[in-house]
Amino acid sequence: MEYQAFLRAAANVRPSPRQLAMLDNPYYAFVHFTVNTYTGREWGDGTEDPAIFNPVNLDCDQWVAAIKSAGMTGLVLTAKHHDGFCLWPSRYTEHSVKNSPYKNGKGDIVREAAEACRRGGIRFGFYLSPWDRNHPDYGTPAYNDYYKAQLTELLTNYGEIFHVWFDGACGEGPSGRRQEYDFEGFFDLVRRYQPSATIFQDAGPDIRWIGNEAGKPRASEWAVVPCELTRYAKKQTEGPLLPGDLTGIYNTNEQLGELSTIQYARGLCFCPSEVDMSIRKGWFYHPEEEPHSVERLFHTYISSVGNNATFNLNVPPMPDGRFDPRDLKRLAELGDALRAAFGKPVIAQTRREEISDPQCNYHVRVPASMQVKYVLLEEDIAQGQRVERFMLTRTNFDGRWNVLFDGTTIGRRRICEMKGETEDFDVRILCARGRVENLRVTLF
Ligand code: FUL
Repeated sequence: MEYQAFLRAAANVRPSPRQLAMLDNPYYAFVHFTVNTYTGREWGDGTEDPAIFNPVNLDCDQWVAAIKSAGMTGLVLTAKHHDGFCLWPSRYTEHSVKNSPYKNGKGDIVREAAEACRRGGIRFGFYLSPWDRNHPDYGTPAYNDYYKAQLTELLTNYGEIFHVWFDGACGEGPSGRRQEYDFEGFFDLVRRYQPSATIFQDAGPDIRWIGNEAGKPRASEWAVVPCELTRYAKKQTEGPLLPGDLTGIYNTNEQLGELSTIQYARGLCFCPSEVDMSIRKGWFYHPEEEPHSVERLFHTYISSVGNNATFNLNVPPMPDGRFDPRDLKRLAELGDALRAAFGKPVIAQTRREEISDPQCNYHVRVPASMQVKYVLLEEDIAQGQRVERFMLTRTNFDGRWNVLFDGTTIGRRRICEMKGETEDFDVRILCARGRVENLRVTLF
């Protein structure tokens, strides 16, 4: 393939409607809750007695109010974690809430959470761990049928689901065997019963893991990545441009979507990334852990939502079923900080100047009396992700650029931190895979 044709193809790799919808609502909560909440562990081993699970003050409306106070628009509940204990009364196992003292075995935490989300006007999704350290069939083909039966229960009994989270973790089950997961079969069920839900898995199809649990972004966060990485996403281009081998590429790679990598890809897929991080050190509740600082969480928002990714922030309920007051406070503080920073958007007046194809400048007017702390840039991602390199500059008296921000990718959103700019500046698109149309510039 010729280089120009390769670039043109890469520039036109496009999201599905469900991916676009996800990127429009990129900030939601994870809720990790299971027997671990009562044992203090992070990974249960599947031998826990369901009798220990008893959230006597469970209040999912409190969860939803707290999640909303932080500005989030969805909740993803761990319906089953690696220990195999189900938060809903699954017909297919006894290892569930139906054998716990909670509501004398008549409780259903998935239902309570889903209904609280509906009442509160946020979206509901779930995590269903493929790795199951309790189920006797784990490690045999029969386990995939069990998993599908459970997945079907969750997809058909709890109303609309916005996000289904498939953990790639694959350890040993009770028999010492590992499982070959039938991910394609699992994903077919999601498509059949909840066609608008996004599917998270390390390897796609709709959204992939960013590669760490610390909220650490890449310098360049591409939603267009090699098909060798996102094996379940739809391949949209042919390749490679150059012969090579990317078969072992993984989410932790720093240069996933960069030209230096993708020219060796056998094809490209659209698959943006999700940042998953817990508000505390652990995913499950441990009373001795403190929530992270509001500064850290705020910066993680900038480096996820503000960096072409989504942000899935975990908040673990306490054994009594409520969120810890320290987390409630932190979520409200985070929401306040985000509203203070981004509550009053000013759509910038811009004038576009063509430099070459595809270089261009957007001259940005800063309104009188405004001090710009953040600049939000948005590509028309529905047409593809194109910008490779940009700068925010002001031109000095001698014609040289005074660089206010130096960046690579933009994608769905790029938030650039500024120092209180009061004068007009330029957004310079220095390098792009194709013509950049309809760049949106918003000032805060
Ligand atoms: C990992 C799991 O092993 C952790 O316990 C947690 O659920 C995290 C979100 O995903 O793979």
